[in-house]
Amino acid sequence: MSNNIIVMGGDGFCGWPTALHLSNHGYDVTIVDNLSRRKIDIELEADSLTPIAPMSARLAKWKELTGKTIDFVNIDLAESYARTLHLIEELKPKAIVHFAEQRAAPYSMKSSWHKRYTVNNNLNATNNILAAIVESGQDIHMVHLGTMGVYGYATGIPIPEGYLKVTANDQDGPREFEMLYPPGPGSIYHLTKTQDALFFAYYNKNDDVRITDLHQGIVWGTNTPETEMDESLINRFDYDGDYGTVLNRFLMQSAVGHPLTVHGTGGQTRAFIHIRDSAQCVRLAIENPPAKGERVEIFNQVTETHTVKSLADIIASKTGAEIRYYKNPRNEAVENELRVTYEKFLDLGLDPITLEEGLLDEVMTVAKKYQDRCDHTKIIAQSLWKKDMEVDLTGSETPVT
Ligand code: NAD
Ligand code: USQ
Repeated sequence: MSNNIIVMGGDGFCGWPTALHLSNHGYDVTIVDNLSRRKIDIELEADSLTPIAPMSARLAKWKELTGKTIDFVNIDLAESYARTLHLIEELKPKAIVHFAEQRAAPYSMKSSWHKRYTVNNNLNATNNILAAIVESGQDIHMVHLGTMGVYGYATGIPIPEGYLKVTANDQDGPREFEMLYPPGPGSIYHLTKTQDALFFAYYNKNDDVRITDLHQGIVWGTNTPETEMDESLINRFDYDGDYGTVLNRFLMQSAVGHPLTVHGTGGQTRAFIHIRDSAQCVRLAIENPPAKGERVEIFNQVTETHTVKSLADIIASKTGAEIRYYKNPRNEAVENELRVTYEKFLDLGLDPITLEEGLLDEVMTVAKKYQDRCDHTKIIAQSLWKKDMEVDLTGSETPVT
């Protein structure tokens, strides 16, 4: 069987370290990416805090250090169906890992253009890849990076891995069955992920495509053992109000002397996973594919949950950083409980990295090293979920409800 893996979206924050991790584990990796994320940096006038090298320099350094080749093909997966199909026919990959979507909730809410771009990009990319797998006639395992946000966050019961057991009553009495967990997206971006899940269910049912959907929490950290090998392999570090995610933002804010930007009260509970575990989970998913004819496999790719406020407290007590509360630019619950089931990866041998493992310092060290690259005017989140909301540039010392 082919040892080829295509990593779609392999220039991005999760895709790049995963591509290196897979290459290091002996897979023949081809990255497909249209470099749209680098173009969005230009649009937002906010670069990665870390200086990411051009793709050719990244790949040349990887070859020099390891002797391993990773190929790169620039394809817009949402637009270029024929090229996508041709590549799949040529490479006959055993698996395709699909990271190639617009992934920032705030970016997806900036304007009607950004909503439409996110929907067109994400849904067409997913549908094109699936249609090309079917047209190629090959038995390819698709591994997709989904999100915990497909479930919504305030669910009352521990969130199962993808499927909810329900009992329905009819005239013959109670019947038990399993259904996809009801979707509860909180942004246009998260909405595209719930719609992806329907594409997967359909292509799996109609065409027997083997699919694993990884419902991932918020990824934190920067480097992996592979990206640490040389500065030109460094991973991207988003810190701006659109693409920066909460834990990395707080760590970076403390490193550059900015108050920690808690939205609202900080009562929002979210699930987290370190970038090193994220790459490992993707490999574990590739190595444990569903059998032909099995329904879509769904894993919750998370290792712990925290409230935003508790993260701010941990970092403030470590570093003395000031905590400030900003009017929430998002339309989301002021606070929520979140209980998540994540047994399947533990059963496959994942040994989770948690906040206690000392890697918080590693992120702060990286942030301090590149603090001169930080544009402080890009830190506060300014994309609003609704027209009648206000951007809060100053914040306050007490929680905002
Ligand atoms: P990212 O924006 O850094 O990377 C995505 C990559 O896909 C970029 O390099 C971009 O250029 C590429 N891309 C986008 N549209 C494309 C298209 N039409 N054709 C070809 N390439 C395209 O995002 P990330 O943080 O690496 O996230 C990757 C995936 O993981 C996303 O699907 C996201 O939903 C999911 N995820 C991310 C996180 C997180 O915290 N970063 C958490 C959960 C899930
Ligand atoms: N938040 C703050 N202050 C900040 C930034 C964020 O309080 O400075 C709050 C937000 O209001 C939100 C929470 O922190 O309540 C999480 O925000 P985030 O930007 O860290 O994460 P989110 O928008 O949910 O999106 C990220 C990734 C996305 C992925 C998702 C996984 O960008 O691709 O799908 O995490 S999950 O959240 O589990 O759905």
